[in-house]
Amino acid sequence: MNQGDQGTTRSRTTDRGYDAVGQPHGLDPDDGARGDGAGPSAGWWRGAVGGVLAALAGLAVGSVVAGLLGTRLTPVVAIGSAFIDRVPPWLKDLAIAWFGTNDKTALRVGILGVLLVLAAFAGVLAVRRYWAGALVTVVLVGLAVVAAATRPDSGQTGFVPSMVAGITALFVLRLFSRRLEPLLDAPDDSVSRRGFLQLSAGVAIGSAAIGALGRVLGGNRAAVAEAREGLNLPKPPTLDAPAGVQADGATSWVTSNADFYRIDTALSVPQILPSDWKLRIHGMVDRELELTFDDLLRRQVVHKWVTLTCVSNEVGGDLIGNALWSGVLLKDLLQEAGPAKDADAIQSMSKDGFTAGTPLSTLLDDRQSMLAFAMNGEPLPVEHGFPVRIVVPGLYGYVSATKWLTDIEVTRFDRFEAYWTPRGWSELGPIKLSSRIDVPRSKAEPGQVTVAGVAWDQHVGVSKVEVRVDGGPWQQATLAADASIDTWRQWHWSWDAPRGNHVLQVRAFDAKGNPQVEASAPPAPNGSTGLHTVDVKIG
Ligand SMILES: Nc1nc2c(c(=O)[nH]1)N[C@H]1C(S)=C(S)[C@@H](COP(=O)(O)O)O[C@H]1N2
Ligand SMILES: [Mo]
Repeated sequence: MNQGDQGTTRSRTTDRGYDAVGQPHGLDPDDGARGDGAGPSAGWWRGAVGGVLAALAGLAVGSVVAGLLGTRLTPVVAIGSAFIDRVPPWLKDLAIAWFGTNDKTALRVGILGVLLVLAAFAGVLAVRRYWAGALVTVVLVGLAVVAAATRPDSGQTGFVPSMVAGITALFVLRLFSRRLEPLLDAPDDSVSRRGFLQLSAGVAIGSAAIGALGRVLGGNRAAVAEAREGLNLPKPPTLDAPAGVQADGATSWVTSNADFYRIDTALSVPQILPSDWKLRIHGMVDRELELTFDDLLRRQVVHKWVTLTCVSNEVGGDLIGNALWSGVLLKDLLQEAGPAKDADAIQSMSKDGFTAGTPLSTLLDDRQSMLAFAMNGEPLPVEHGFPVRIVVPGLYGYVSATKWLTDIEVTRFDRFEAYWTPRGWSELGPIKLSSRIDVPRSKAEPGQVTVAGVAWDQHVGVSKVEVRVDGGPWQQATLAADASIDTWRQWHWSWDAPRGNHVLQVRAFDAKGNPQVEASAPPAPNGSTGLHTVDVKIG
């Protein structure tokens, strides 16, 4: 801009008004001297607007690409995540002290703010020298790309949204610098000014539309992933396994969220923002309840180890996992709603239409059935029901463990059929006593071999486990400590293993001394039975 413009005063014109006041169309640079309408400051703000719009266009396109790729790593998330990993603890504490549970939101807003200020700066530079603005953009994009590529959940393509966002921003920045260049020499040129306005409007509207598309394509995935990361939920006092629950060699007592089996009918996982989540408890109740996620967090929170099991688990299968669940007792909520005397069930419903029918008695007794929002100290993973699911100790998942929960109707079993009932599965699904050999699974060296595994009979408890070799006498295994009757129990047995091919079998007894059913039965209609049998080659 022409510095000679400074200090002159003329009647203010606007982009729409210049013709009306009869200004010549800016062939003389001095004619551009009119406050915010033209002149150097006008060049700055137009450049800044161009830079900001270029960045927003890039971010919008980046969100579409992230949605298409199914990654949460938009440029802002990538930079923000890298930042979180690197902030010193005192700064993290300060952020939490200042912003509380909104610290992650504050960080996102902060990063976006800094990004847009730098983008504005790039835009101002680009008016005169495109390459200078481009250089600033390239540095920012480089940061985002590196941040994204080095995330643990980056995969092969995590950097792509940031890369495409950068290319888009550079392209749009070039469009703006082209448009604004003529205005350097002719600040008042109506065609150029109109061109700038049209470009700005076009980019703004386009970015908004593309950003909306990004949300739809991503099925809200990125937004939900961010919201999930941003939650600060009540933490369990400890994540440590209770003392003595782990037997030598057996599968880990706690199943990590990443390793936890996943069973559901959801082709694409429902994406629910905690801020959108609502639960209605209605039907045969005195008072209907409606709860938001915040309402839930304001209530008394319980943390409880529960072993979840799928009815489809074959003997010896791995559709079973043990986690520390955090949530709110269903008993409290249901009692608040006041179930009718003749109600005997709830029908819980998922966002995706899945339903489960659960006996009211199992929700009102002392087993601490809950609305869970956290799993092993983390917000529920999205595929495990984020933001809220049901966990009922002692029942198979298909009759109880509704993920992406949105609705609970207090009712009677003779008034509805839950999802799996007309599909050949029993209305009631208490978990069956069972046991599994985890090691060895196929071979071992001769000598002392640890045979170990898990046994479970949730909400009844396991009192004894026995192992036999080649159909010989049953031998008593050592049980690890029992955390509660609602979790699996580890066991181990030391075997002096001779060379050759052998057959190992295991059986468990429940808390009342009943042995598990030895006759083989398939999972349908209400859970498999039979003894886990493993062929091992020694030597
Ligand atoms: N919304 C919904 N919730 C659901 C299901 C489902 O298909 N949809 N499957 C149930 C079944 S059969 C089981 S065994 C458990 C499994 O929970 P997980 O995937 O967290 O292990 O979720 C239950 N909750
Ligand atoms: Mo299941």
